[in-house]
Amino acid sequence: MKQLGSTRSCQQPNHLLLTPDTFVRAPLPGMKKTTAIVHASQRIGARFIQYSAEFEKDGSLGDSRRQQRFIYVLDGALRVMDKDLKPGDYAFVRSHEYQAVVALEPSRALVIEKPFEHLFGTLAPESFCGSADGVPPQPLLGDSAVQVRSLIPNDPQFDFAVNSMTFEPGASLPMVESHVMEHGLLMVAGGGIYRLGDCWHPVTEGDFIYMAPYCPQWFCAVGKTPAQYVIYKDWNRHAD
Ligand code: UGY
Ligand code: MN
Repeated sequence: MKQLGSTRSCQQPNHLLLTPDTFVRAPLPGMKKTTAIVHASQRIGARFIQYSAEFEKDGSLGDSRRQQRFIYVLDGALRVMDKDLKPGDYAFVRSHEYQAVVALEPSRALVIEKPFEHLFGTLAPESFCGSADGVPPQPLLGDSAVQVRSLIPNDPQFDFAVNSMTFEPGASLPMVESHVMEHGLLMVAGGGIYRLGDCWHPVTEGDFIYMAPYCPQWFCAVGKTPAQYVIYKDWNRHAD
């Protein structure tokens, strides 16, 4: 794909597809022995930041305490809040709290940062660690071929959701969705076809997608193995 200037990466008014051949690495302030590939930020209109962090052994993230932070381990092992997190494990760090994120070996993680939006009548959420393996999967609208794991508790304290979605080969979203929430999506296994707006994109492991509010979206898994993605959305707050 790199030859002759071709790539599947594509920027449209209502979505962005970034494929690994176009990733550019750069340090973020405070990172040590670690680099970031920033996938989504305010610069494309997102109200959150999403990046992939690539750590050398003993590498670490900088301080992000003015925002909430969600860290999902893709490869290797990270120590957060005195816990050793392996692939599929994750941590949520609430706003105004600093928690060191240190790599015990060369590692990769998906990181989401978002300013906290308090909801009147609720308490601010506490920091916690979890594991996708420990979250019971739920069929999507009764379809057992599409399983959803909610990595963040479904509690109005939290102003965003992160779900792990697994599609059996040939399974699809039951409808073309168009909704007020925005998405940051990382393909973590398999592949398929993603309809975004008026484009149909082939997508595969390692690809990142940003979907703006109301971007029409539909996915069908193609191949002989399940497709899986981790998807962020703003959640539990008034639309403004
Ligand atoms: O939660 C969602 O909105 C999800 N079903 N969207 C998606 O997979 N594109
Ligand atoms: Mn959606």
